Amino acid sequence: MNSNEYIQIENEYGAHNYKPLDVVIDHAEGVYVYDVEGKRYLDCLSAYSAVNQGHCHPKIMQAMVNQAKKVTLTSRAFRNNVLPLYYKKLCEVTGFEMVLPMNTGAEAVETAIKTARKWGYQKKGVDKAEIIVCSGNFHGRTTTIISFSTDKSAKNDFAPYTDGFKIAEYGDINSMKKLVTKNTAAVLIEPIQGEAGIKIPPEGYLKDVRKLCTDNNILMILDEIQTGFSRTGKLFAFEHENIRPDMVTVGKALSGGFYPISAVLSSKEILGLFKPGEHGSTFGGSPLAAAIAMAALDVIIDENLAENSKILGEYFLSRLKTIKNPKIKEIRGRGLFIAIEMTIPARKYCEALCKDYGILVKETHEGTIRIAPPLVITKEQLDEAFEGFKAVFEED
Ligand code: IF1
Repeated sequence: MNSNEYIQIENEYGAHNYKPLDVVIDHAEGVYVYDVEGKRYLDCLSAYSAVNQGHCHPKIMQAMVNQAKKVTLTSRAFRNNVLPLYYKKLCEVTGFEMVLPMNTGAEAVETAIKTARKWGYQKKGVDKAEIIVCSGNFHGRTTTIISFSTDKSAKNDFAPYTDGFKIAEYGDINSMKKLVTKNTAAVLIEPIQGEAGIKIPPEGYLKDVRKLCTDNNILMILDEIQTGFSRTGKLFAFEHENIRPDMVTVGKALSGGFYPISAVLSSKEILGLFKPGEHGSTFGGSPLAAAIAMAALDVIIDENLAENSKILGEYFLSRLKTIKNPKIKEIRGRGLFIAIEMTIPARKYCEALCKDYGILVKETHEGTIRIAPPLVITKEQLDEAFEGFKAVFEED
């Protein structure tokens, strides 16, 4: 079958909750994906930063196959000889004391919300737990999470919504200060907003949030599901401001794109509040997930992906900024987490990059193009990609 035939079947039988580009991918390796006609594309989305290690990384693949031949799922009713090693490695790599393993990013965020509420009642003594989030947030698609979304398309017609969330202006510490009450248990924010279009907050904002939380006995929770694991040029985006949050959510590249793996990372004092039977998941912490995640972490560290992201991100950003087009509003980024914001809808640029230059990018919120290639990309591959970006924007 050719691409069009696959597209027709997909449109016939699949819910239309996405508007994908018409690229039908057959296989992928490293920074490249190949469609069913054999055409090669440079992947500049990385499955929304889930394949920071590059597609089908052989080391992660090998770990998955080896574990799959032994045991994939024991349930948490019993123990296994992989999960403890994964816990230890994840804590050593990230500097946190304790892990609660889940599957999708949204499940990790839901778990973080439940953890913060439990801490609020049992440690802080709040009456009715409140969590402060930010405008432009994206933390997943569950009904509780979209309850505090400010994006109409993510929220409309999914009421009734979950109570207990207040919305501050992202990047504005004073708007957050005004929302603090004696019942505030936590602040939950992205260190850089991904879906909102790679919105980098003002320098010092994370430091201010950290101080506000410390001064008011509030948990600082950072959602690093998209920014984590070297995407922004550091292992975690929060390291750019030399702060430590009380809790982070991680996912996506934690598995290198092989399997849904997420987690909440925090201290023993906070995650130690959970008693048996108070939270869980069928697949969370499976030996297969644990084996994959350990290999995914090894690749991130051994291949020094943070350094590559930092150096090549700065290089590519500086080159992109030389592109002349009056419809470009701003080009911004941190590491290989870059956005080109247009004054008009960006879809046509994504389609031209794809069709004419074999570059896969995706627009967000209509006018912003996200550029997030796998962190194993080389300078030469970026230089080749640059020619495509330059041509598409300067021929506009
Ligand atoms: C979609 C983008 C959206 C996330 C952060 C939690 C989650 C995500 C910071 C939930 C997931 C994905 C979801 C996917 C598109 C993509 C995305 F920002 F990455 F581009 F939508 F905003 N926190 N982001 O970015 O993780 O449950 O998906 O594993 O839903 O369209 P998940």
